[in-house]
Amino acid sequence: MIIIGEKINGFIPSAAQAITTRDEAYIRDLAIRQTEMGADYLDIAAGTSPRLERETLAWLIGVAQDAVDTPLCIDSADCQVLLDMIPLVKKPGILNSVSGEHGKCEALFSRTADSEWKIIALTCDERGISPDPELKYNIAVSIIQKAGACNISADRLFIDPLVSAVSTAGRALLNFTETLVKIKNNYPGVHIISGLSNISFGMPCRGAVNRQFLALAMSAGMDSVILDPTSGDMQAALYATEALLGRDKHCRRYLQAYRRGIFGSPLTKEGEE
Ligand code: THG
Repeated sequence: MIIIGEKINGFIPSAAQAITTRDEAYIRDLAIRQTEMGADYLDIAAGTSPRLERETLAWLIGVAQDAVDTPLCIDSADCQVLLDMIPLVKKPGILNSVSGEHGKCEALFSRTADSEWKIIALTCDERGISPDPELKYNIAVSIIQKAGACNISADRLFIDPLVSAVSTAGRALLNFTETLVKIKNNYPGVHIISGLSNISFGMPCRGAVNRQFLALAMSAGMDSVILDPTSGDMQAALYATEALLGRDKHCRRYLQAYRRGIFGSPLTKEGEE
């Protein structure tokens, strides 16, 4: 699994506070802890008014890449903002995100064609988010073809099938996996990604719902995710699911993560057994 750490995000109240007071130590700590817990990328979202978004992202990017070498996943709904941040980032990471909306992904793909930047694309367009997996798949195909036309290889593309809330759409997971399986069957090299929190919107015990979603989506073929890597419960779900899906020989990685204290409360520390 490719793990994108979600915690440097101005939509989270504690991070918003740190952004307002320009609390470098707080953001550095988020970058370091998520990296120590195995994040492959760090999501960076300003979460402020559009007027302040560029300035805030620039500050967050500077603080994060001063603290760690982990590549960044720049998170903005505005394509032009994403493009404007590229020169500030030391090494190519992920641009999160574009949609199939007319002209948007074309611009981003052509500007990043000759780079190593990866791109997250959402299965929505000017008509909004469809509840129909077939329509979502068609949008994904159109995005994949536009990327291909710019010589962007499949492994640089992450498709987010935009899971709905199960509280309002009972088939949210099934709709998500149907879209995912169709994409993976026809374009196996393209990554499938999701945030975990949309599915549990409006429900109590959201973490439990999010973790079951993670397991079921991984089982269906999701290979990347935006989550909180500092959560032991989430880490346990992640490592257990990898083992259960036969991707962790002799459960070695599960056991090693447990011993290192990534989740659970180990009886013995590493090197003591
Ligand atoms: N798809 C794509 N990008 C995304 C999302 C997605 N970017 C934003 C979001 N969804 C993923 N990021 C978050 C960040 C925080 C939370 C959820 C998703 C969250 N945080 C807890 C809260 O706000 O209460 C607090 C967690 C904490 O304390 O760290 O729920 O779906 N492409």
